[in-house]
Amino acid sequence: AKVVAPMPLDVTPRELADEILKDLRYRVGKDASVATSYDWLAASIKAVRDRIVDRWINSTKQAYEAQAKRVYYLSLEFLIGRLMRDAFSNLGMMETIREALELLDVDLDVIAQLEPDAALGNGGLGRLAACFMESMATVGVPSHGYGIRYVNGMFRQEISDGQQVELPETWLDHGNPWEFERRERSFEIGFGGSVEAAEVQDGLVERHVWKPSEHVLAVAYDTPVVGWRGNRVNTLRLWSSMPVDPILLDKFNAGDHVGALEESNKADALSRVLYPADSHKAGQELRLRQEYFFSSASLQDILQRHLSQYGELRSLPDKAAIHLNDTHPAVSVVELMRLLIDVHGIEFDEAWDMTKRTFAYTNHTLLPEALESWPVPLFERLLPRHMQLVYEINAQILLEARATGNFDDGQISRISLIQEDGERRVRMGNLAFVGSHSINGVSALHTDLMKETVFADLHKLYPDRINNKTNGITPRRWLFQCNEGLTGLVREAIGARFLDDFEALAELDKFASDKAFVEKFAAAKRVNKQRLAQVAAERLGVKVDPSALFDIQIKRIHEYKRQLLNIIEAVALYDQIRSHPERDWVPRVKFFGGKAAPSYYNAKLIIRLINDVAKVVNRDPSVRGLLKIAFMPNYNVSLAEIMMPAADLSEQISTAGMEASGTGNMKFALNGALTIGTLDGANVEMQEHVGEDNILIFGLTAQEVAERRANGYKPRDVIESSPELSQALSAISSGVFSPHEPGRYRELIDGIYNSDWFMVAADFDSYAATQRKADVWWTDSPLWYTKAIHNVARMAWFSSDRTIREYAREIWNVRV
Ligand code: DL6
Repeated sequence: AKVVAPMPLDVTPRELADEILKDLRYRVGKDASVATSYDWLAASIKAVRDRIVDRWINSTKQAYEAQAKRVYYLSLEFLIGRLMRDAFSNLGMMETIREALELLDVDLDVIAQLEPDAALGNGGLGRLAACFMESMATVGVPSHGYGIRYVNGMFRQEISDGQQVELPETWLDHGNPWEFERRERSFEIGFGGSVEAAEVQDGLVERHVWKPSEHVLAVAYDTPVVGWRGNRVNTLRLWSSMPVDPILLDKFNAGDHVGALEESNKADALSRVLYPADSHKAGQELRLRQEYFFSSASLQDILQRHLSQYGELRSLPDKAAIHLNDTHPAVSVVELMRLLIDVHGIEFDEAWDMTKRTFAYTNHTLLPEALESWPVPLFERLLPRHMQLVYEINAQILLEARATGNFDDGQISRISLIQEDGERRVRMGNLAFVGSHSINGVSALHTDLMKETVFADLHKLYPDRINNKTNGITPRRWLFQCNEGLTGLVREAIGARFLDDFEALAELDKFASDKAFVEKFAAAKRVNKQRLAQVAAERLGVKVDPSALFDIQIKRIHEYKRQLLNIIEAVALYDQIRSHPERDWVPRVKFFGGKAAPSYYNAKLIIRLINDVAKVVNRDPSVRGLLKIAFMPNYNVSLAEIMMPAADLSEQISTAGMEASGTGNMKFALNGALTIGTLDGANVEMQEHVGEDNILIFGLTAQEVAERRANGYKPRDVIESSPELSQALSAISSGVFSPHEPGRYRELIDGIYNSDWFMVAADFDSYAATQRKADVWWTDSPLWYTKAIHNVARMAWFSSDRTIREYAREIWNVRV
């Protein structure tokens, strides 16, 4: 196949402006005199997209010709955000396009704001998938991401009367210039029906044939993923559902006009909406249908590609690494078995060996309520053949465990793919584990805890499978694009090498005490803070002083992440400022942002509490502006790109042992914020890298949390021994911040007194004291920035390029 020389990246602004005009006319169908901002956006993207397409086709050809092993990353979530800046910047065309648009009297920043966030994910897990896609393209791993093209991604959050309101996010309203519809690449997906035995010989069933009672079509939509410098472009393939028969004409002709569209509506529902719950119990039939829909489409696609290149399937494990991002695609394990055995005639034992050699699985949470399992009757009704295979695999595993003589009945029942106590359920975590050759955690602590808790018995049976791959973030989006000021400064100080070799960022360390550099660093931070202050003024009407300490907690709202601890501390601080006006208080703005799962009552109540407290504190003249609280609505990737660079202090305060890794912690530190945090998730490794003097660690360790829980923790005693905490809790509980409904937070606060599973009371004093230590550090401004610069310089290891290289070498067996 002929490799076409890709369109050049070094065009002049004038040439690019002419291309944009041409695209506006011939691909958007408009003339400059009538073009809207959306038209300019579409034309600009198309002009650059052509260059991407050339590189994309070449990357695909190259992988094919080299017979390279491909990585398939299966994820129900890809939290991408905007793509335009990413693509322009990775191609090094940012300035050219800016100038080209200026020649056309168009402001790049204005049109960039119009691009909607592709928010096909909830939080950390989905954003990690997006960072990984970019890093795989950057480090040169031939890969395909597979997911669902949700019409409605993550909901838009509005705050009305202090409360979260969920509205649909319609990101496809103006079309999506990045995607390519591939109608020809569609697969039939079945549900329900029955399994028939075929080819019965001497009373033996040779083959099973699944006869589904329902079918839908999965149609591919491809988005190119551009690596740094455009060296490699990979594919994100998202599946959209379509009915096999768009209209049932017999029903229509019989006058049943609604019934005629039944199939169509059913199919439409499959890829319509992202489930907006993270770390929460799934249990809806539609969710299982979504999981099977995208797993089956992806596997059929992978097998078809492999067969067309190699003409046989036995080499699949050598040429394809299929990665399960959490258990959401875990049904793939039995789908691959079904395809290999029932469709391609491979024997069970060989198919099982191939399956295990092909799959790897990442676990992202230890929270028991987030570990997926499906009721056996539901699973069996929707996927009868898969249920048979689950039982068959289970029998093998349990016999194997028994044969070792090392497992008692309790352990055997925990290894089983079927949960037997109470309602019988299929355990998706166990299925993903037994069907994979590698199971990884996402930070060192999380991986250790995985071995000791959820997967202790499976780990005993298969001790070589669990390994750690600490998460990372792409420095392109999370430094180069979102923080041009700091990127420019680093470049001025250490040269441009770090742009291509991120480890070189370490050279910045020696500038941490350089007075001139410290001043420039502080000035760049201030510009970012001014930008956030302006956004807060526009969106909230809250005026904040950019010279105050910006203390930020942005992430999903969850009890284990302890936004509640943060706001209780804010209440205590508010008390202190009013009681001791003579003290030298450090002016602080506490920013919050994050969405709560719509069904998560306490999380939504915590949002309301933050807003209620903000209302009182921000208006109280006796505070003299020393404390401001701002809950930024609709936290998403684009808002994160404004908030991360503006932070002085990053709140990473989860109950130790509960946050698998965190990646926001890395983004903040890379942008020069100091972390206040517990020894949880990747905070532990961050402390090792940045050094104890440059991070503010507090609270119980994971082991101490476990011990306190085991030894009968009594939060009431703890609260009564802490005057600050008692006062803050009683203010909230008695309605100081909700005067029109004094009992609004009583139950929430009673929960802390009576059980406090998340150890808010246990960690409060240590947290408050560490906040005051942060004040002291902040007061010595050069010292603060010295610490912040050390943080930036020592974050290179947390690049997702490093993480992906580890996956490639140690899990996927792909050369990088
Ligand atoms: O691994 C990515 C990310 C971690 O950084 C977070 O610590 C973890 O909470 C998150 N996990 C999930 C799991 N949700 N479910 N299921 O989002 O993964």
